[in-house]
Amino acid sequence: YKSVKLYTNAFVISPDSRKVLLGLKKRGFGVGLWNGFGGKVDPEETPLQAAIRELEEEAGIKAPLEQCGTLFFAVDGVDAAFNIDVYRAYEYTGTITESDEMRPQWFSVQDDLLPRGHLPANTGHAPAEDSAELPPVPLEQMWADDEFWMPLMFARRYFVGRADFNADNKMLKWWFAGSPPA
Ligand code: 6U4
Ligand code: NA
Ligand code: NA
Repeated sequence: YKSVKLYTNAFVISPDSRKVLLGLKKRGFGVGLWNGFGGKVDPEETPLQAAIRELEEEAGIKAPLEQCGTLFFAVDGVDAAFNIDVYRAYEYTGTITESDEMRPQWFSVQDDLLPRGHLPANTGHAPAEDSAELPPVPLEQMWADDEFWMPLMFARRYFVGRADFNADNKMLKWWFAGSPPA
């Protein structure tokens, strides 16, 4: 790659980490994949400002986002590599609304994506809602890297990582690391 562009990706998670809000990308890069909400950081804004703006534009809600990770992706033949700051929040305000770019939907977080042993204590912001009737996180319809760092995100850890893709968006090599379990 020849340059690096700044992006954001934001996830709203229930306090017990049993539910996550994802959006189906309706157009452009990654169309047809489920992901968090995000996009390019504009020149005049910080990544946090961009993350808040994109979540509002794409899902219609505001959330007190906290940065929880940084990811780096390079794609064969694409000049600009992606530096993606990942954010999470355990509460939000507003009404979740479909946009031109994203169709939001809640998913239940399957046990495979949750830490073994006990989860961190519920922060008490919101009651743990029933996730039983929701579909599981659709890993087969998401970027291939997501299954490696999402467990760190759901465990309330902090993480960094990198993945290299070929021109067909097949993930060729990757590494991810997280802060110690809380
Ligand atoms: P415009 O052209 O302005 O509408 P914008 O909304 O700024 O685009 P967009 O939606 O193309 O940007 O941003 C790409 C989104 O995809 C960002 O949230 C980052 C995310 N993304 C890109 N590669 C990813 C990958 N390998 N794994 C992942 N998310 C990725 O989980
Ligand atoms: Na976007
Ligand atoms: Na944008």
